[in-house]
This record gives sequence, structure tokens and C-alpha cells, in this order.
Amino acid sequence: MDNTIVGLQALEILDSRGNPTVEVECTLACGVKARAAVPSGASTGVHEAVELRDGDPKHFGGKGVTKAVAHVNGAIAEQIVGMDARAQAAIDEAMIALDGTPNKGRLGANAILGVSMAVARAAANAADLPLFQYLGGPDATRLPVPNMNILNGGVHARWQGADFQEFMIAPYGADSFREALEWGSEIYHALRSVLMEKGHRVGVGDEGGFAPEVSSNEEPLELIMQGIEKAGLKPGADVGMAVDPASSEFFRDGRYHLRTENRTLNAAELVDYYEKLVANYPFVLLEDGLAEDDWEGWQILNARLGGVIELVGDDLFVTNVQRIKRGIRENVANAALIKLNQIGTLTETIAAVRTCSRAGWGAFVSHRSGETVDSFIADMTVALDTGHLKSGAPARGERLAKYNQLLRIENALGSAAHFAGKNAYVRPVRF
Ligand code: 2PG
Ligand code: MG
Repeated sequence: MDNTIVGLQALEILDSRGNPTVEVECTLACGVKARAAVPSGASTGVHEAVELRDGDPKHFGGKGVTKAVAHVNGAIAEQIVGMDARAQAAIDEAMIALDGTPNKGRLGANAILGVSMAVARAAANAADLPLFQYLGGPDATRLPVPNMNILNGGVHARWQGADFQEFMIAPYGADSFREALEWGSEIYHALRSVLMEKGHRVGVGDEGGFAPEVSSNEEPLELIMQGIEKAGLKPGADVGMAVDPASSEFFRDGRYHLRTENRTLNAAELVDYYEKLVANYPFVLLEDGLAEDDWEGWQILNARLGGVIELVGDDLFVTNVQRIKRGIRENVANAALIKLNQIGTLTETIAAVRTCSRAGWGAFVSHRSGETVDSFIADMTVALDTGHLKSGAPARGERLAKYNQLLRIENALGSAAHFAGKNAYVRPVRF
């Protein structure tokens, strides 16, 4: 098989919110072709790599990505065509050098990532290996706990619901990924019944979770507890809770503004609030409890809760090795969220996961709120053995694309497959 890249072709396609995004097709000399599509966030951190948008108001309200597409078809193809698709690190480094900025602002992280992912998939196809085995080798056999976001708030529900963005269930007590997903689906449907009984609307947010109007950020936890029980499962023993408040979104002028509760808190007060929730509900993970530059606040948070649950930095670390290393040095968390498009290449994403692993930190792989049916992160999660991921609710095609791919991986592995369960989380589950 000749793995030489002979073609790179990008296309402007639409994501799950109807916004443009980049798709890249990579062709090898042996005739193998592979495609990859880039996701896009709504609650994006200010330190993320740059998603290049055209800014032309006449084209998708400025959100077009034709410049990023042109960069793939032009400058990037010129540099990368002729390279061996298996040389992932060299290809990614070449693109970083070609871009020449610290945040991929010239060519666009969306352009660079589309190529990075498509090249990996082409190399896997040419090797006749599933992507998870190509990236992870023969010991990539652990299936992650799916953390399913069944109740959406914040920007993902256009602030009509809770201030906190994501209320996830963690079915770590299942025996397999398949069973965990089944439990998630049953809880999702039970939650819909609970909501309907209480007269709530059951429309969904960007990640497929329900987006009811609530009067506090604790109310969704109560509703989800009822959903778990209605599905015949035990909160704590079978299923835990994970929350991503995405607090950078409600942090202004040094304070955290909880609109539904009509009050504003400082970091220490918000930590008190979390501490109470953690004491009253079966929490296993809290992501972005504090804002992206509130390093002092994070220190308080980690001192109080870091020994009890997994504390994940998303906007704080942006899958950036330098920021994760600072987090390790300053002891502000015990896990990092892992999003390919926050940093912009597969190689740097793998480095971020390795940095976490070496420090004994968790690495929590994530989709974006704007997604496509590309299931790359499902394979990547198994390959990098991170033990847990989030891909939204067990509903809507772009969310299920990842979970269904994990079903296929589990099936293909057969008796070699094992489910991460409670050990997926940095802190031992207490229930
Ligand atoms: C997050 C993500 C994914 P977005 O905050 O973790 O759920 O949201 O893609 O909008 O940044
Ligand atoms: Mg987040």
C-alpha cells in the first residue's frame, strides 16, 4: 500500500446547528480515500485555537468557512501532498509551522484539524485497521462510560432554562457499554415522562437534552433523580451525576450570575454551593465549575472538592499542554476536558491526554455542541484509553453517531472488550 497523500479536498458543509463547518477528504496513492468533519462549540473558551470564519455578513451571517476551505485546498495541500499519511506528527507539525501563529489564527484550526483527522483516518483505512486500533494498538480494549447530557441549559438552551449548561448521567454501574447506553436511553425517556407529568415543556437543546424552564440549578438534579428511579435504577450505585455549569458564560465583573436564582456569587460562595450539591446528590464529576481565568477560584474549588470528585477544566485548559501543565503545577483541578478543535491537531490532542495521564489526572473526551455525524472521538477515546467521554443525550443523530460507533467497537472487540465503569473517574466513586 502506498500511503503517500496525493489529494486533499475541503468542502463547506453544515453542522447540527445549521452553521457552516469544514469537511476534508484525503486521498492516498493506493486509492484509499477518507473524510473527516470538524465540530464547533457555542460556549467556546477565549484561549481556544482560532476557528476561522469568513466574517462576510452576506454568507451565513458571517459564519462561512470558505477561507478555511481555501486554505486546505491551497497552502495546506501544497505542503502536505507527497507526505506519508502515517507520519501524523510530522504532518501536524508541518501545518503548525505553515500557520506560524500560536493559535492557528492564520490558516484556521478548523482547516488544520480537518486535515489532521482525515489523514489519520486514511492511514487507518490503508492499514485495513479500524481507527481505534490504528491509533491505540492491540491493547485499546476499554470502553468508556458515556456521560449523557440529558438536560440542557445555558447557551445550549438560549438561557431559557437552567444557568448550568449540562446535566449529565454517568451509568458507571453497568457491565458493558451497551448496557450503559441502554440505561441512559431508559433514563432519558423516564425523564421526559417526569417532565411531562410536572407540566414542563420537553423541547430539547443543542445537545439533545431536555431544556425545561426551572427556578434553580438544583431543580434539574431533582428531576433527574426521579428519572433514574422511574427507570428502575439506583442513583449512586448504578448511575452518578456529572455537571458542566460552563461557568465562564455567566462570569462577569468578577462574579458568577445565576439568573434563574436571581443572585450573584463570588468564587468561594459558588464553591459552597457546589459543595452542598455534591453532598446531596451522587456527583462524580464537575466540569468548568469556575471561569476560564479564575485560577485562584479554582484553587479553592480543588482544595475543597478535588479529593472527592473529578474536577475537569474545559475553558480553563482548552486541551492545551501548557495550560494543563500550569494546572498541574498550581494544583487547581484533577482532570482536563479533551476537545480536538480546541487545540487543532490530533498530535497535540494526544499530547494533552498523555500529560494528564502522567500526572494521574483524568482526560475527559468531549464532542462540541455543534457537531456532525463524524464519530472520530469515539475511536479516539478507546485508542487513548481515557475511560469516559461525553457526547450529549442518547438522542439526535450527531450525538448517537459517537455512541453507536462505540457499540460497533465493543461488538468488534468481542470478549476482549471491557467497560471502564467506576474506575473511569479520577476519584473513587463514593456510593
Ligand atoms: C462544553 C461543550 C460541549 P460547546 O462546554 O463542554 O458540551 O460545549 O461545544 O458549546 O463549547
Ligand atoms: Mg464544558
